[in-house]
Amino acid sequence: MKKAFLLWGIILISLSLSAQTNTPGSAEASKTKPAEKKNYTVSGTRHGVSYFPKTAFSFVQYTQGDVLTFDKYHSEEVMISWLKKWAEQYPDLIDLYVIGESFEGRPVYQITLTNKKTGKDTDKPAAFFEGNRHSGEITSAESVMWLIKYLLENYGKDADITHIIDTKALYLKPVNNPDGQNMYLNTAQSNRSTVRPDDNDNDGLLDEDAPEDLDSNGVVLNMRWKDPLKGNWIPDSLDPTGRIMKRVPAGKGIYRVASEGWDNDGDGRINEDGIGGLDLHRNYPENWRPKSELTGRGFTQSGAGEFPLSESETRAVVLFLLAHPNIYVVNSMDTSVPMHLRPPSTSASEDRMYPGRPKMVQDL
Ligand SMILES: [Ca+2]
Ligand SMILES: [Ca+2]
Ligand SMILES: [Ca+2]
Ligand SMILES: [Ca+2]
Repeated sequence: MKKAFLLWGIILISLSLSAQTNTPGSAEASKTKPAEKKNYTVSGTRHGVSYFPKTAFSFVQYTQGDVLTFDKYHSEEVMISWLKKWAEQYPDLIDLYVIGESFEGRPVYQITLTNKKTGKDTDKPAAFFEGNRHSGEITSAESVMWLIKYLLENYGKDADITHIIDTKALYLKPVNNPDGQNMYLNTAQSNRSTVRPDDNDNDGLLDEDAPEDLDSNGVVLNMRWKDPLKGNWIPDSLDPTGRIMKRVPAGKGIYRVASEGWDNDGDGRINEDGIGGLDLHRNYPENWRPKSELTGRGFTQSGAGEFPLSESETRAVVLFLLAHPNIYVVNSMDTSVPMHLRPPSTSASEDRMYPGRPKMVQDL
């Protein structure tokens, strides 16, 4: 989801209005002191640009402090520093390891949290927590960090927490998608998940039309311009400021609206194919569907990848879960998407593209 859309779909900010707040993804979000490096580079070969102005958000902590607080977001670097610190501080409770590698080659860190003196983690019932699958889901990474901190600080103090850590195992991965998370926290760009080049609009060009932060405020907002012929938006009369818009049929409106940027490839669409486009959420095997109709059976799903588990980040999750049948609770992404027995998919099991199990006697 683009940052520009995170507040309200109908709030549209003209470029002439500069915004100032402290909420990431907000139409009012602000920036920013220039960071040391001028540009942030994204790996991969694409038809569009792979570098963007590097920005430093006031609501993100980019260097580790003495105390971990949750009044700011944290860069991945800071989170890793805390994981390493905890692993040193609590050697009897924590194993820290690299469980996978992202498209850009970043290590994906995970910890196992259990009292090692009461038995191996694999001999205990376990729960798995994963954050930041999608690039902008930075709150979920913070949630996992908060959970780790809470468990560690209350071990030996809180009877329930102590019992959990003594008798259960917890596998915790704050950032599943470090490439997307880093791009989100260091540039005005945002995407669904990985940065692997992907042809969102099926025109044969990869990532050829990413948004531009035209007013250099560090955030890609929405822009509007008058077009009496094709306009499909009008100011909402309920908003005295004239900034909230509502959609009307094409040609009946005053304005047209798009996210901030140019039509880089001249196809008449603005920002239709930015960095990446694959969706780790849709890359799981259950009810996986191809992006384009290749099967003759219908059912497609954009962003699903070339094949199920084509992405290293997704593969690392599934291989770990398969290798750890002691896991009976999974909390992934930023929701309670059920991955127990059925991984996430955009459609119901009944709609799967392949036949389900044959009818059993008890079904008749
Ligand atoms: Ca394209
Ligand atoms: Ca793309
Ligand atoms: Ca901007
Ligand atoms: Ca375009």
